[in-house]
Amino acid sequence: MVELRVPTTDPIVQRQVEAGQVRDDYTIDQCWDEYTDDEHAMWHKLYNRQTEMLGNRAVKEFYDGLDALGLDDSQIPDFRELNPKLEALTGWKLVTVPGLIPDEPFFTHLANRQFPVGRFIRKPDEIDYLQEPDIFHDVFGHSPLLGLSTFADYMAAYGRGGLRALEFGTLENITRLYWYTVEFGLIKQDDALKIYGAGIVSSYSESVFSLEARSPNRIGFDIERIMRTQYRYDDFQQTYFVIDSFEQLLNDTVKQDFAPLYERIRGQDDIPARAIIDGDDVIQKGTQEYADAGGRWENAPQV
Ligand code: HBI
Ligand code: FE
Repeated sequence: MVELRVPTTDPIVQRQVEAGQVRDDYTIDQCWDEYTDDEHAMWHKLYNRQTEMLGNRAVKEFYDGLDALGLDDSQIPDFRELNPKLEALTGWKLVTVPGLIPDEPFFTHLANRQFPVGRFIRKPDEIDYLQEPDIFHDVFGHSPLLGLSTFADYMAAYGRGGLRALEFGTLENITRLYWYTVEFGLIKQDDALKIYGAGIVSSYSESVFSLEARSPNRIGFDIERIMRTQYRYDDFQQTYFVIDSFEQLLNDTVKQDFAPLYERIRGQDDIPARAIIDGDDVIQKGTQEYADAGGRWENAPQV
């Protein structure tokens, strides 16, 4: 029986785990017909709350993706309906997993244009803090941009890079790249900063903090710099990295061979999450007052 990093609260996941129905690639069935009215109501609430808070803070292509995939507040998406639309756009599809899965199968799924998503949806008392990604974070946060060809190509290349990182022993470095782009990335669009990272776009409070608070640094994208930079797992980021375009993200990563990059950073020190170093393209130097206030959102300066 597969061991879950965090015990699941979802009875349909639990049933498949206990029945030994988790496949070798860690996928399970979504069993969409077994979602309860309460679970659909939670999706409805999260979807409306988040889109209202987000306003036009997300990159245009995010909203295009929501529309292209037919995502709305009505109910938890049925992957049997969503996947044909996503596959037609970029060849990607969502696969259901019981929770966080080991890195090797995770990277393998990405390299095969399959995005692993949780089946469970958060409970009312978890609405703003989750130990691991639920279906709202994974589908609302990640799937819209998987319908955009440049980003979809980047994610597949990332998966291949992740598998190579496991050979090189540079997992931490490649995880940082995921963190500062896929989860918490910002992008310049029409002379403004916009959100594209799934961790921000699906977060009620960080969607404001990342763009408008004085506290965090905002620094131009640099893959080597990012791979050396520590990140916050448990609170808002202290630094956000900003790309000029999805083409830049794709070109600055897949076009280069990671091997010499890994060699260069192997001997270098990690960079603290709050630091600004020589050579940074500093868009905005943060005050770090949020982190210094102990990282409590209610203490944070409201922009
Ligand atoms: N598993 N289901 C799931 N979802 C993730 O986002 C995920 C994972 N396993 C590993 C992982 N992410 C991280 O190591 C990435 O940063 C690579
Ligand atoms: Fe995520």
